[in-house]
Amino acid sequence: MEQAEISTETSSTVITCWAAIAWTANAPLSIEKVEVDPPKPGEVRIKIISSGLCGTDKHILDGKNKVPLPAILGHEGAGIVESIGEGVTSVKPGDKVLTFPIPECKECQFCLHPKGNMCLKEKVLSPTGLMLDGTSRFTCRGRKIYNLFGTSTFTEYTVVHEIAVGKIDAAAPMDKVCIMSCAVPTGFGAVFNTARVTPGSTCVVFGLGGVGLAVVMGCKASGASRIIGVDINEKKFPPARALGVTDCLNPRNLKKPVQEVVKEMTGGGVDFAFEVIGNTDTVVAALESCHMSYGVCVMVGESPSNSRLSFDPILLLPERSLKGSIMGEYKTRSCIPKLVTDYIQKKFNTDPLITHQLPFQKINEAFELLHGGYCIRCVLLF
Ligand code: PAD
Ligand code: ZN
Repeated sequence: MEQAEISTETSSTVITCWAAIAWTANAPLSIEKVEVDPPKPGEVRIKIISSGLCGTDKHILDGKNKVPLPAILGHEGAGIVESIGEGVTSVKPGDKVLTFPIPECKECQFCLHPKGNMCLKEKVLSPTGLMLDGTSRFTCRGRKIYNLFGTSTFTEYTVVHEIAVGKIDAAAPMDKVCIMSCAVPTGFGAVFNTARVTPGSTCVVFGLGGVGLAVVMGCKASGASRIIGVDINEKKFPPARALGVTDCLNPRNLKKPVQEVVKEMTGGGVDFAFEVIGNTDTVVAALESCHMSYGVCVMVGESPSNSRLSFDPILLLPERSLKGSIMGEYKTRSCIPKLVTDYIQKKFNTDPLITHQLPFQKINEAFELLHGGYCIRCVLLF
């Protein structure tokens, strides 16, 4: 594949490069030449070096979660700043950065609040596929292409708002740190910020993909005494055990509902349950797995668009709680670059979450790997 066409004076020019276009759901991505516009004021154009494939990208491609198409998907990216738009001060060309699906403007009432991370400028909950000014930076075959959550990382070059870009340590290994832009903080933060798992506690994790196993790592680091892992793909069990899962359950091999088995195993229910699949039935099963009085269930998975949760309200009345967690409640730009520095300083090791690396051109193969294999995270290298 030829190199992207790029002149040395790039900041005001269009770059023509390769990107993976999702023209429709339920079809392979198409690798095509796209034109990437220069960054407008407050925007940053980034040369992507690596990108993870997240369950959220898979849900969108499978048609379960709706976003405007045709689009360039991908939101778990690591790259190098190529050029900056007017007024950008926090990064400069040559900086290593991560892209974040949740921005942090550091000005809105949500960003200024000590808790939570839902910046008023986020686009995840009702994605428009456009930049904040209502336009797109991508064109393919004369047609405007939407972005994903203001990021789009399945492309050699992307344009992201400065408020969704985090400058990271110059020593960061760029083939590894892309998972710090979504899977790792989502999993760690669900444990440390949302659930606040306590030493000696019991936990159950529904879904042992890249995010679920980051949850497992967080539970282990918090000193949980028992971590039950639930998945229908038993190929996930050996890596899950290696990262701290003490008991593995495949709901399809049980004679009774998995939540009943979890309750029996833990004398009435776990202290903390995590749903990391994206399915309303398993959210309810996770909630029912919690201890009646002080059990906390954290919903991390993104259930299909327009689906509805339905459960007997008596489940919540006796003091169980159900909480949601996006990007682990981390204020992205303020907190995640510090996680990268901790990783570089070997305070934790998330490399086992990356089981596969493929060249970007093999992106469809990478999606196949996520369907039912032993792949945890496949990282695309550009
Ligand atoms: P993944 O596809 O790597 O892992 C999902 C796992 O769930 C796989 O191991 C499946 O085998 C397993 N699974 C599927 N169906 C069932 C079932 N019925 N019962 C038991 N196990 C099942 O995805 P991921 O780890 O990248 O993402 C997991 C979810 O988290 C997904 O819904 C994604 O959209 C969501 C997510 N949320 C955030 C957030 O900020 N809240 C961030 C990133 C991903
Ligand atoms: Zn904000």
